[in-house]
Amino acid sequence: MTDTGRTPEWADPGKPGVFASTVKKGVEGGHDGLPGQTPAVPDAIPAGRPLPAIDEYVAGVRAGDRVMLARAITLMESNAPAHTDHAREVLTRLLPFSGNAIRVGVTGVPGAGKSTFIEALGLFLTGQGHKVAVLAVDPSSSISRGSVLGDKTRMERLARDERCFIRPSPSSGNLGGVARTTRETMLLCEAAGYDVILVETVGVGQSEITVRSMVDLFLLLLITGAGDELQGIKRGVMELADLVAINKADGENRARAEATRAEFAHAMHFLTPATEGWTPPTVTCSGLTGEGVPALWQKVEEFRAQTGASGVWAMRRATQLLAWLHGLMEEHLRSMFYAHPSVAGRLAAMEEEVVAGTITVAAAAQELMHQFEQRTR
Ligand SMILES: Nc1nc2c(ncn2[C@@H]2O[C@H](COP(=O)(O)OP(=O)(O)OP(=O)(O)O)[C@@H](O)[C@H]2O)c(=O)[nH]1
Ligand SMILES: [Mg+2]
Repeated sequence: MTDTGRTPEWADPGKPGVFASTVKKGVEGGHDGLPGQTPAVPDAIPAGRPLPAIDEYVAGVRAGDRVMLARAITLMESNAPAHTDHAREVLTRLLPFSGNAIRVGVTGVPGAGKSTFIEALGLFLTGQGHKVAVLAVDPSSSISRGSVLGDKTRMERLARDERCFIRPSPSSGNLGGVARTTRETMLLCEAAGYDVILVETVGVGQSEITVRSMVDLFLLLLITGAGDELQGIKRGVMELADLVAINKADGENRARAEATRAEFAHAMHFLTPATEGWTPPTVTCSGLTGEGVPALWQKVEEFRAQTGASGVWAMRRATQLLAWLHGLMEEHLRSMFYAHPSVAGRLAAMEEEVVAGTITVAAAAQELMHQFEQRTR
């Protein structure tokens, strides 16, 4: 593979060359769904090329121009200090137009059929007149590399739907595979008129909790297997869910899926609900045939109506914004602390002393904080 002319995979194939970003061969790991192609610098926007003006980004996104939306997201994802102010200004200008979508997180073990389901749900929703944005957060893409591209073929029909926008997130982010900028990406999509945002995440590490913290409703896709269905499903994950769907309920698997559903419906009563006043319904569905998908969406609508009326919806959004604010501040403070020369200079010695038992942990922490405070005054 050469680097020349490689555009992001969400590029409009009909308009080659209209993208700010090309992908350079670089360090290990996938980026933007292109297997094995990570830019040498995290910035996907070639240096030297002038950025579109802020007005251009804003107008383009507002007009629902998918190319400008993709470019605005790329700008947001850029780590280049030169882009930070530009990105912030674009987002600030678009913020008043955001917030109007229903944000749904979809999780499930690898192979649970998330992508297939999202395609079926997405097509159903666009058929109903919705505009759907799919953010495929895929921590496995850095390992298997091809998996987002694989998803793209799985979501082929949805990808061709002009009422749908699919954006794979770079896997390089921290937060258990969820990109640093997934929240901003959601806001941009909303400003572009997408009224349903679907965020796919694989249940790896921290990613479910992170996605839970940015969506209105969290959907857990399960599949039937042999033996005790309840085994192996972590209680913690169950308690994040607002809706549980036993997927692949088609063909010979239908009866088994229904039995599993009943089992989970029973189990849900013993768990703490993720959302106050809402007992997570359990349904069956098939992403392959589309069966059960409209009924599932009906539950989502009920959730929206009920939590909207009770105020729980607005409260969750407020809580999420505050958690985002504090999370960013903590991240910032932590990196400031560890990057501080006098802290960095003392840290190894303090660690050694702690291990050797010549200083207490509390005293070592205090000493390091003292170093930090002294020099930041
Ligand atoms: N019978 C049946 N098979 C399905 C269904 N949905 C998905 N599959 C199959 O299950 C496999 C995995 O489907 P995906 O949609 O890629 O699953 P995923 O959860 O997105 O997988 P990862 O992204 O790799 O975690 C594929 O071979 C699909 O054809 C379904 O509703 N019924
Ligand atoms: Mg998938």
